Amino acid sequence: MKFDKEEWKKKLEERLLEKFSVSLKDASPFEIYRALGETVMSFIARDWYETKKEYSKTKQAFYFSSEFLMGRALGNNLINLGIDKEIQEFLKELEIDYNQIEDEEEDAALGNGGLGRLAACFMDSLATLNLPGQGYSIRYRNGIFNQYLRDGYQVEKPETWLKYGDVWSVMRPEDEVIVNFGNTSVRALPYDMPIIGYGTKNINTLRLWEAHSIVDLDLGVFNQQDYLHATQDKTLAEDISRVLYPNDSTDEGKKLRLRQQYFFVSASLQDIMKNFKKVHGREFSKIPEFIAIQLNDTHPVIAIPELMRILVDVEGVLWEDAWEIVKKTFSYTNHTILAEALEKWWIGLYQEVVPRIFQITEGIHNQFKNELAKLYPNDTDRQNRMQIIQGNMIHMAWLAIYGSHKVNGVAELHTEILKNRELKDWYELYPEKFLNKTNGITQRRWLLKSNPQLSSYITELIGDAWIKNLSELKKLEQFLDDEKVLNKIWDIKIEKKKELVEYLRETQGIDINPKSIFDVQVKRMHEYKRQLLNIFQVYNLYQQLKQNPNMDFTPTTYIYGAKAAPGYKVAKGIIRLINDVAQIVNGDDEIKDKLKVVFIENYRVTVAEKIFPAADISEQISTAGKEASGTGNMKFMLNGAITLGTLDGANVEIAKEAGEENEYIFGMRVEDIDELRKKGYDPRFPYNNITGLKQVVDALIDGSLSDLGSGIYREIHSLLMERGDQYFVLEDFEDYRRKQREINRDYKNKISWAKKMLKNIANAGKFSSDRTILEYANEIWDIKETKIK
Ligand code: Z2T
Repeated sequence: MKFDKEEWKKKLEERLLEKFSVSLKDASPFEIYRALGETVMSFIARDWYETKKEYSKTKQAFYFSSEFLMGRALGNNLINLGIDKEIQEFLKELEIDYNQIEDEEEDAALGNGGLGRLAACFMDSLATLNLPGQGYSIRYRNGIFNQYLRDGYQVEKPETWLKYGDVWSVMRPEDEVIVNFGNTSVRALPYDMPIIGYGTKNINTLRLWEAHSIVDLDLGVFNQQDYLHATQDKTLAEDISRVLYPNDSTDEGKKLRLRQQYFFVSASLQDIMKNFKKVHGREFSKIPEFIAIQLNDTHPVIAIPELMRILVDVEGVLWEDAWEIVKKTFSYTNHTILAEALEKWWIGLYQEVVPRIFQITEGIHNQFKNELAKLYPNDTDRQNRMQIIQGNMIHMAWLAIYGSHKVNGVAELHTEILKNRELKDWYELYPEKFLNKTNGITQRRWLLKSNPQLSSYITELIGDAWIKNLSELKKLEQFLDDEKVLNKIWDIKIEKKKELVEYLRETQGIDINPKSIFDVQVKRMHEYKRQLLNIFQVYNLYQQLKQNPNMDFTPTTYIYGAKAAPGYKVAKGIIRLINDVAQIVNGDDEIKDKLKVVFIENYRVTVAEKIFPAADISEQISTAGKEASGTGNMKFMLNGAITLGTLDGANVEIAKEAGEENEYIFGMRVEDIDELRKKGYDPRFPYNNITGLKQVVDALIDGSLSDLGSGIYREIHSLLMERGDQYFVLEDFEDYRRKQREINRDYKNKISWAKKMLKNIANAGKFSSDRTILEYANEIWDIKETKIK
């Protein structure tokens, strides 16, 4: 794209004058941010329009997801348009600090963690690859809560990204639809966000629905009698898009959550059907030729009975014909096997909130029940296990598999576990439906944007084709023995570490040594992710350093960042524990320059962009079999951090790509866990036999550490020692500590360390979401590149 500096400057000045009545010279950072955003929006307007027009003629994929964790848009949009450097330069000439402008933007944090961020990376890849794909979700007024620490405990405050409106959304009143619930109806008002691909003219769309009351329409006219009641209705309707549920990997069976799901799914399907009919009229059998819908986990699975309702009730299609259309249209991605996450709805709630959808779901259930009776006449156990409605609960995953033509897991190991264990019955019935789609991340945000120094250097070495084709990075292997290159990537890492140090000094007032090893675990707080194992090792290390001050040791900084679901007591207790240990370690003058523990407050996309480039060690230490994939692991790898991990999720593939000798792999594997479970696991065995472990576990209850009277440390202690240590924290402790020691030794050899870094970067190609999206496009959706002129 050609950049005309004078023209941009003129446009920006005009906007500032029109909108804020201010000159460029006197404008505040917020005003400049807004004006710049609006200028970008007008700059892409025509291409956006052309793209929509072009896509309407072809098969499109629709990504239904209750979460899109987008983060900031300005920097990413400027980079993808190829005008970032130019804008920065021209602001500099005006003595305006670009970083300050960027910092005016709030994260669009409409997601919890991996699942929502994956959806965001997919949007970037779809647009970059010129694929006709659109996202659908809810325009939550409050995204994931902001986290603060008080006495080392997490406190939640509402997130308010829409406080001053949003420059990246366009309201589309002409596309408003009505969503009918059992006893009320609400208006669904769409807002479109442009998704700007890298180095292409195509502009894709993310459509977010906002809930409004129908009484808004003529409040005070037909409701004159009951004005207060009418305003109450308004609040009830608007509640639907008020707030994102802050649970990562646990099911929340609440009425409002069901209303949210039906709200966005029904609005999206009505929208899709309206557009389909505009082009194809009533040829509904053609729906699967033009529409593919991906269900991002079970949260939007109510789309299956809803499309049945639209086809049968509204359009008069025969049930049997409608069912064939539905199956060919939907596909479903599973993101977890944790039992507490598997979504089930009480039929009473369904009946109350969406009565017609309940009837249709029962119809689907009965149809499948009959099929099962014919398929397995002598296996009533199996028939019962596979019922969609069981004991008054609707099993959403079963409904998803039955109503889809493809079902995928998100990493090789995860998909194998689905096929051989969790979904074994289903795989035996429908082997042709199952396939793997290993997750990926967009290199535009997670390298090009977040690590410009490493990006430029890579481009200097192998050219810039990696930005669109990440497997190009393989070419870096020719420099594995080139000390100049190895020194340079080490130096860049130090530079990124210094930037993070500066950020943490400014925001949290902590002082960190950039020469120390940065060992980082950032992700949602959950028992299965085992932040507890990490902090136990740190506490043990502290005790060793106290006992043996002359021990050979490379200074290390342990960095954590994690939000806990507000109702998840144990997770909150672990946050307190990390901060408790941090206070002790960081406050100990004897330890000072050796060991430091940092808990980063309010971990989010924008902070993640500073953390991944600065990490030496990527902690991926979940209990084997529990982490479906992980995607943070990929962002670390791409930025030259070495994985310290179990053979779980995508770690398996990371180790395979880079070579296991270039990672630190430890702990029990899935098979080892099976075996130990069979044999009978007794956590008292490692507790009594592993040097130092008893002291660490006992510190929870012997007064060495303090939960300030909440009782949560005793609870954690009991989970480990009396309730079987479900996640094998104690069992894996020794092997984990051994790897930590190895790392501490290996880091001293700069050249061999940098070689490992380069090996990881060079082999990160597989983990681009471009690769993932092309697989979805070719093997599930059957959509084709559709470039606008
Ligand atoms: C989530 O982030 C993930 C799974 C969920 O299951 C829910 C949420 Cl909010 C219902 C994560 C997985 O834990 C992670 O392993 C995976 O990489 C990510 O989804 C994307 O697939």
